[in-house]
Amino acid sequence: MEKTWRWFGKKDPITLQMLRQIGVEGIVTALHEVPNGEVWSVEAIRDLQSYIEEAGLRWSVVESLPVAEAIKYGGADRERLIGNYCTSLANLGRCGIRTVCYNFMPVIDWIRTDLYHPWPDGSSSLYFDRTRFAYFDLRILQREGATLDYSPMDLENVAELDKHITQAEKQELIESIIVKTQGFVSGNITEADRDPVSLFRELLDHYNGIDRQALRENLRCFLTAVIPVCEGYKVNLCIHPDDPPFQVLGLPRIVTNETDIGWLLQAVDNPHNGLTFCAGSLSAGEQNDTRVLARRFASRIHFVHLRSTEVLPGGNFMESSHLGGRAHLIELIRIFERENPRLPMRVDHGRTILGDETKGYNPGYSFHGRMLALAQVEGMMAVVQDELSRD
Ligand code: DNO
Repeated sequence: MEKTWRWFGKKDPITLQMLRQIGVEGIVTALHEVPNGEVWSVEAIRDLQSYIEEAGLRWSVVESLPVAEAIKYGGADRERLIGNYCTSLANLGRCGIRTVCYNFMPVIDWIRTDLYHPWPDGSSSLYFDRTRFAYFDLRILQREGATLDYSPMDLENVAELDKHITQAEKQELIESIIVKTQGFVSGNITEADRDPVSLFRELLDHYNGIDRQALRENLRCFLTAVIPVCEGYKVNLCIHPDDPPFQVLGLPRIVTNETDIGWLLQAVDNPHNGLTFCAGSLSAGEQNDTRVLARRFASRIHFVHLRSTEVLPGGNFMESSHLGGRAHLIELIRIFERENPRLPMRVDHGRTILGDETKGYNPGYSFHGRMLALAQVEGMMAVVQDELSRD
């Protein structure tokens, strides 16, 4: 697989020169300064592309070309926004960038309740705590009808937490769930927003009456329009699975398991309509065996995120070592190396180690933690390549 790295543009404190020294071959990035829904011009794409190439690297993958919210809920402006999306895809194709990752998660992209969950060895990682998430939903957001989405046990846990949770912890939940994990991935809410909770409620309102079926139809409508453009410009579009892969906040999530993935690949049955195989997101769902999914969908997987999770009792999950957990990275590497030895792969969500915590990196996107993970993945790849050379 091609060793790629998610880099957040010219202002990223991790420089391209640093990445070359640690063996990165391709860059995964986006035009983060372009607001969602606006066209990515050839000029802007070329500018960033030459910057990357001058450092001896290549822009391998776009992550993400964000899908504007009105496309997902089917708002009045949908046609124009889809048109802009097609133009951006065509412009990327004209510049020779052929792998584009996106997601179709309503309102909120990936979700964690704790960005620096301590490990016994003094490092930390991302963490999802079901009770704290339910607390955010029920007591902070105060979403109408939310109690129906939780079990009596969840409600008891939330009441218990309410007895001792501090103001600072409540603030941290807001920051972790809807601010810090969202802004830098071109999400809807950024650190500059003064009242993120009210803004978040307004965004949720757009989905009143949009169930799973309706969201699927909106995805089909989007794919029907954009895939012919991908075909024309030889761009592989690859959807990122929902993270975590289950329903949240009363919103439908439609890329969570084998049936969902099968549905979306059939909805527009064209090789350019593909999947980003995020081993971490998929492994956080107990319904999923990543090895089964990778084998079944290998030919339509255009980009891979290698990380792993551990599902804990009570609906919690945490990022695990890239060598352990439920994602079974060794077997995934076997499957992907056989399928396509040049498939772009990036390590995802490293731990925070060795001073990463003081550098202001985006949560999950540490330097030392990801570098360690990359070294582990390279080791696994080398063993697998050796195995394959003996076949
Ligand atoms: C989180 C990321 C996601 C991903 C988008 C793709 O760490 O994996 O934010 O980039 O969902 O559109």
